Amino acid sequence: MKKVLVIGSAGQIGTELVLTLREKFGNEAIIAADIKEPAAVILESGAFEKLDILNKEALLAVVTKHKITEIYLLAALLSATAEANPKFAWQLNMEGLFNVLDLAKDKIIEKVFWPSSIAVFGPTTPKLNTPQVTTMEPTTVYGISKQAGERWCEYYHDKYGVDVRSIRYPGLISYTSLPGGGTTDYAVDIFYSAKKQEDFTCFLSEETALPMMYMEDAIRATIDLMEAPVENVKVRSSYNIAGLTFTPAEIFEAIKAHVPNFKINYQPDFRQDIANSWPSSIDDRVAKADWGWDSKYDLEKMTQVMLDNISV
Ligand code: NAD
Ligand code: AKB
Repeated sequence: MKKVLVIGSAGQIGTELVLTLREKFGNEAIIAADIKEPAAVILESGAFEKLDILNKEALLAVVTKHKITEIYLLAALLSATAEANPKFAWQLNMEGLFNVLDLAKDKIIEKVFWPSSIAVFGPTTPKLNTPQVTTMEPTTVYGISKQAGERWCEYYHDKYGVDVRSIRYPGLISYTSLPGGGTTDYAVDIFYSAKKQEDFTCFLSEETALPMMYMEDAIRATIDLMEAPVENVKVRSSYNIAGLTFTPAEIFEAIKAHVPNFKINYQPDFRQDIANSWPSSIDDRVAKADWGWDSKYDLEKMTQVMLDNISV
């Protein structure tokens, strides 16, 4: 019987992933876990375990208690937060992954989802339509941890037969839960300022184009990849997927079409250097060919949904 553990269920992705998985597979099949308390809707719709992913014994106890068959590991420090605490970011992002991969290696669980990021790419990577396989010289501790994580996922698959699946998410945009310390967070924050009728100060410059995606597309991609027949999953490091690309100036214009008095000013900070090292757009033809991935949201559709659903 399928029994899924989502670690990092109080975060931006975890909140929506748990709710969608519970809708699809039933509330009893999906156990939420996090080091902190998740949203009430998660607590009310199914089981929750307070868990530190760095505590291997506690992880095994939760997996054994619930007879877990699959783990989605979302606990990590993101790009901006990781730069403030590089050693801890490395420890959390890598040890957390090993703790979960080892459960699969020991055949205690059957399948693992672990997210990578466009942060695996660096300044020497082709910036436009970044290919699936290309030069990767990340310059952030977050990107280094994701790149190393990808190599370890592929290694565990090739050497130990671990069924680990992964996606390089772009910046994700959603209204259910706030983002947790990334460089793409401005693209969520801007909607809250617009709804509050406040001027928005952007920490990236107006022409900084980055790959982004609406959360519903990302969640669908994640579950589709995890449910794909094993023979279709040919990449065991991590798949490129693409949604949309826009600059702060472009998302501002898209919002201004609905909120005419909205104003923006630009004060780039340390996150500008991180953004400058990342691609602007992603080539996702391999994911499309292997497991049928396609995005559904463009900038206009996403802007409408965000403005309709954010409550301030
Ligand atoms: P988030 O910061 O919103 O959520 C992470 C969650 O992990 C938090 O709820 C936090 O409490 C929990 N956590 C932290 N330390 C923990 C520990 N020791 N034990 C258990 N839980 C712990 O992050 P997110 O945006 O939901 O990202 C989830 C994953 O997706 C991360 O690996 C991130 O790198 C990746 N990702 C996210 C994006 C994005 O735009 N959101 C893009 C690319 C990749
Ligand atoms: C971040 O900005 O750190 C994340 C990511 C793209 O990995 N949103």
